[in-house]
Amino acid sequence: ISPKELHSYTKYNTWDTILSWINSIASSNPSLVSKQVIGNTFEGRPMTLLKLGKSSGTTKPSIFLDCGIHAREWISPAFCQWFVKEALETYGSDSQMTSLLDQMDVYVLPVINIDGYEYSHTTNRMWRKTRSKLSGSSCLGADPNRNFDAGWCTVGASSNPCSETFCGSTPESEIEVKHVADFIRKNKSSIKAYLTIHSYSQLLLFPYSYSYNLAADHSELMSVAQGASAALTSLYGTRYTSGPGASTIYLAAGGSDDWAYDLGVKYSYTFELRDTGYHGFLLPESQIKPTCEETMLAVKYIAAHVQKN
Ligand code: ING
Ligand code: ZN
Repeated sequence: ISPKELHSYTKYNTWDTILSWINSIASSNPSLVSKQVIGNTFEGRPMTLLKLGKSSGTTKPSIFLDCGIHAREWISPAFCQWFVKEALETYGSDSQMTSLLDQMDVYVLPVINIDGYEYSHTTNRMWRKTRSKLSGSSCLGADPNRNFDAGWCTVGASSNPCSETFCGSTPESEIEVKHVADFIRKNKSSIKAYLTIHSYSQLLLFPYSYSYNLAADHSELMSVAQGASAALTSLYGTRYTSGPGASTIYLAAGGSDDWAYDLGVKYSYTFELRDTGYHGFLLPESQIKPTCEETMLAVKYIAAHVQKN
């Protein structure tokens, strides 16, 4: 009998290890953490959401943070785990984190695309998509970041099920996307910010990606992004570029940040973490700690802005 792998914040944990960690962190911090399953993945894994925040009688304004929408971007789930650790360790000593969790809740979904993440650990390290099966095709999965209902499948996405950017058979055809979208729709009056973590390229993106049109809140989104990037850079000098997705990387429809923004979540950002391509998706574990530490500064910068607005 092989013992279960131990969880580590400086390793790329498997899904089983992350799920045990979710359960133990929630049961060890009942005054600050609660968990809920928002649905099951295509292959039946529980999409477990952590809610961080001091409980109050009423509904608090909140921030939604998700990781692991793309399977191979392993630094992303590592960041969500780091964020939870930092929040719990610094609540009560760090004044910003304390006031954030006193006044707001932060929903953290450590891995959206759990089936793909597991497949990238067991079978194909470079897998990106979900693992759904479509009748009539031998290719599995759709790109969850092309499957949201935002200019769906109009640009920068493919209707070929074998493509890496297959948009799916319909908007929200991927059950993981549907569960996330349903949760955000249900809680949209409280959710003030939507943050989604990808890798790689060192970018802080905001709407739109499905069009070159500037968002109504472009100036504010840009200045917050630039402040957040500057905070990130201040730690180790890691350079970030900020801007709308379409003009900063490429036109791509069906992304989660564009969808959340059009739903009414003003502060909607996509992070593309380290690096710029030397290791790419295969970022060494030795870079988990510095990457997460610098990213915390950017996320906290955005959170502080959201909190006061
Ligand atoms: N990049 C994102 C992708 O899904 C993106 C870029 C962001 C597209 C926001 C659309 C909307 O292609 C990675 N690395 O996945
Ligand atoms: Zn991605």
